[in-house]
Amino acid sequence: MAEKGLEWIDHLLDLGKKDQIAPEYLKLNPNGVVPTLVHDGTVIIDSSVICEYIDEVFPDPPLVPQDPAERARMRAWMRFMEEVPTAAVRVPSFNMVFLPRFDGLDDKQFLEAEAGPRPLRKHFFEKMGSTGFSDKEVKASMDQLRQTCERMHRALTAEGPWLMGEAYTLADIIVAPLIDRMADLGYASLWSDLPTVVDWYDRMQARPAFQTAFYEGTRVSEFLEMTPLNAGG
Ligand SMILES: N[C@@H](CCC(=O)N[C@@H](CS)C(=O)NCC(=O)O)C(=O)O
Repeated sequence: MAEKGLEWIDHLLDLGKKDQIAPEYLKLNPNGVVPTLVHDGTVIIDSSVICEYIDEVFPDPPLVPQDPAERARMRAWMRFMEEVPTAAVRVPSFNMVFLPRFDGLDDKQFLEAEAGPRPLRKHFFEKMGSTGFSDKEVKASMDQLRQTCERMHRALTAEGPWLMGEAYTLADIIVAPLIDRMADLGYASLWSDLPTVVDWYDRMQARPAFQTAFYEGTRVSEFLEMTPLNAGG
């Protein structure tokens, strides 16, 4: 929305207080996750769907290629980002940042109070348990995040300056929060030897829209104590 110069009203949900599974919110987003967009009374959920909707309704400046084949290539990037790094980034995020919220809960309390009520994340929470993901699971996630950075590096080396080449698209926008979260958790070393990715992230952060989206107070390192973990190298 910031890239399009649009104005909107932010409604901040406190996930620690479980605002995302409050009955009023579940009426808008039955998955019980953020974000949700309400535009002219229409409810749109899921980040990628929201991004494509905004681009269709507000086409200027375009963030999706006109050519169907290029559009398909961009969507393939988006699906990869959703399937691999988005899922992977949750593992270190929860272990390092969100787990302390469950301190003091035994397994039964954790399953009942934390896992059970979450429509989309019940099994994720069950798998994680009240003590967090294992080193093996953390390592697997780090491998997937590294794989993402290497894939970005190959694309940026072959084309650039953006993932789709000359055009800045939703593919860049969808991966940006994942890279930013890893930097926020102290894992910029995942791509520090990949100069194209370092440069891409620098240019991403320099965009005025990025500054608008990641305003002060949005990063986990700003408001939570983090416990370093052994990422398995
Ligand atoms: N596929 C969804 C996933 C959204 C999602 O996972 N949001 C997280 C925060 S980044 C959330 O709301 N988690 C709620 C919880 O952990 O209970 C989307 O892209 O909108």
